[in-house]
Amino acid sequence: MAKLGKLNKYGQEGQKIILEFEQGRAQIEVLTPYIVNVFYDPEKERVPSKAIEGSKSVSVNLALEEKKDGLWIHTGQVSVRVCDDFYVDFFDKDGREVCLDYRGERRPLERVSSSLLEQEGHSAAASVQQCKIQAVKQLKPSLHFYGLGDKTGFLDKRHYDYEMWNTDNPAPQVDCFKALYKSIPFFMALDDTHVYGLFFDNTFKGYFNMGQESEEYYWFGAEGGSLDYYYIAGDSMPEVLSGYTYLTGTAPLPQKWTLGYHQCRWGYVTQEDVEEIARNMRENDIPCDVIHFDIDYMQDYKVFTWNQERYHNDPDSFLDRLFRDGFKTVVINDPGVKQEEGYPIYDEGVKEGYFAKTPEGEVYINAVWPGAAAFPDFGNPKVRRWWGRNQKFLLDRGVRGIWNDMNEPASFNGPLPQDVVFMDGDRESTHGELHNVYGHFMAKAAYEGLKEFDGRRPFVITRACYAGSQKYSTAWTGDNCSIWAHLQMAIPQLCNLGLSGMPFVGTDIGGFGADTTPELLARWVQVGCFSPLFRNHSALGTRKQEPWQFGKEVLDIYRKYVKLRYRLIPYFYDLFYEEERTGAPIMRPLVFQYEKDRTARTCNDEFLVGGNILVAPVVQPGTDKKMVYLPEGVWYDYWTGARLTGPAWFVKDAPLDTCPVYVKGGSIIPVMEPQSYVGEKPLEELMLEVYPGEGSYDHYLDNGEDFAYREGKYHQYHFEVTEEGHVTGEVVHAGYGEPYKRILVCRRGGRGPEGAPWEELAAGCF
Ligand code: MIG
Repeated sequence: MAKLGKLNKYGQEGQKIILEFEQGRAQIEVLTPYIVNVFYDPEKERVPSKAIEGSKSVSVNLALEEKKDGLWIHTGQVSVRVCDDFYVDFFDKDGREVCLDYRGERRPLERVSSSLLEQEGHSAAASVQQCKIQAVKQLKPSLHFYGLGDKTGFLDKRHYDYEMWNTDNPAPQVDCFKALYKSIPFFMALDDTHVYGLFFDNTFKGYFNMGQESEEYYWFGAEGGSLDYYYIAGDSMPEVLSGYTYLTGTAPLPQKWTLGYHQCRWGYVTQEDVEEIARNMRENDIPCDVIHFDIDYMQDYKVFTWNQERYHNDPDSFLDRLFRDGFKTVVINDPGVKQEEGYPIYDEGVKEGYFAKTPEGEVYINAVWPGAAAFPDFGNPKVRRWWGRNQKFLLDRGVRGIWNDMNEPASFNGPLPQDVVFMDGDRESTHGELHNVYGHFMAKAAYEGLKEFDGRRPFVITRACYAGSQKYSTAWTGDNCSIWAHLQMAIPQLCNLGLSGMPFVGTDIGGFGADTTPELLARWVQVGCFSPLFRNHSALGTRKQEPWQFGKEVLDIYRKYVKLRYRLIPYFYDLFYEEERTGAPIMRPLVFQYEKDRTARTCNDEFLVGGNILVAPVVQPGTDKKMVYLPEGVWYDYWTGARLTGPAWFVKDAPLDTCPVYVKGGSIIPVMEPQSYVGEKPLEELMLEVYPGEGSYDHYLDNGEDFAYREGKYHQYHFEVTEEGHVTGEVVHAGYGEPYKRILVCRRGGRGPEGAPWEELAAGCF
């Protein structure tokens, strides 16, 4: 909000309303009937969005109306009121208030101890922290906030304040952290009558104060850049989120093997280390698709090199042997390029001007793993292409995915100064402006390189990102710890990432820092097997964390849940297909589906996988019971088949080998027999687990690997189930060359743990 004085006049250019105030010019643009952009910059022209690519404007029949209380813009779904001083208010299509600018002044937060501090010579923080630009909105008592990307704490962000500044802070991540590695300046606000989204598209250091400073208002702002935000309306959370992903993009359908189990560790150094892991996976019958190589595979931590000695001078053959045993290789790729003359990546980068520079025009040097290092200037498209081409070195070794780390960017010699010069396209910019999109652009470079030189659906994992990075990359939540608090936090953290448009996410299962315990690992895999990115990872020097390191009981539990994940891969894959089209995340907080349910709004220890499966994991040590909340409707206990009706609370017995799981009545869940890795055996039959109740389900099938599906080379099946559990089905799109040979149905729910015997779905119905 900028106090711009009286609104003198306005004009319309297409769907842009140009507003001339006494003290400046601002603009409202209607993109769709549901999405309205608010823009003001005191100094300069608009810079292109990093999150939104291409025009998102569709033709809307606008109506403008001058009223005593301001200028009204009606889109058919939203009414916007613009008043003097550039106050902007949003109303629903029936004229009811939804989101109003706050008219008062922001007030300093009162801190009880301030006078005491003053006596001790500290200055009390009694001033109001000011941003160069900010928007202050009225806060209704019943409003809840969700999203904001990757933040610590719980699901509902109300009463907390956060910063947007991609940060690698090695301390254990606790609730009062202001920032982690990712900046996604988008949130949804929900109360009994409305839900809306606000996306503040600004890459400078930003602040989101969600009612911590006041019970009357919330605000967001940034230290630089423009006031540039999108109001996104919708009748439900899924609709609002789909408006946000309409702007910033959805995550593309991944290769199917990426949905399998990933094993990682900082400390697999030699070929023998990796061989031992691979052998143990198969010997212990733990399905596994992916092994990750951390920084030690490189020569002196130089990107795009491979330590030959540690791999018997032939990493290519080794990776090929791994692959023939079903293991795909993912390697870490850090941005810092070792400063070393004669190292081709460094020499070329210097010669071509591909690195960030000091204001004096020298290559900017800080320190990372390889020691003194330069930072590729990923905002420059030429640099992204160069980086993308270099991925070929890794692909030629047999690598199938790229793991981008340290791309906040992290640096060991203090933070990069704000004035280090980075390019934004062909415009000279600064670290201060582009810090938060460094990881985003690096992920984009990796994605485009893999797409061009591998051709399959790129698999990229990133630590740092910005709004819109979901188009290029999956993400993990960085360096958590092997503590119960971080298992608890994993649920709201991953759910809020999903609500921020990043669906393909996971935590380091078992915890990264510190030593895990058998019980913690057993409980963590029960959450991890339902999270989209399913990877066990731990830090150098911590207790070994592979599934077989903790004795038979934990190994058996671990296997049970990895196998459950593999059983559900067809369901997960369907969810990714749905997500690509609608933006609905895979892992969902209960509130996403049950937003009218007040208990669901603050439920931190349960989640949904898609619309049909509810997971209520135990995230406390030393307990074999779980208080389970089931929202309205009929639910079936996945393990016993018992029928339950919500909304209600239940106490579920949950000894260490039991993660409570429920399936909604009327569900059809596609499953497969677990395999050692995805594609080990051909998928000849589709297996449907069916739960009585009226429902329908679409199942998707393609080759799981390339982009042929975009040319229609996929099969889509539509199934319906009745109250009695009777199933019918048909093929609604037939484009895949190797469809199923048979479809089998098992009626579950209310029939004991096993359900009824498997039956073939009558021929002719598909
Ligand atoms: O400074 O590559 O978050 O997953 O194992 C630590 C070593 C660098 C941080 C990543 C972590 C990775 C580790 N990296």
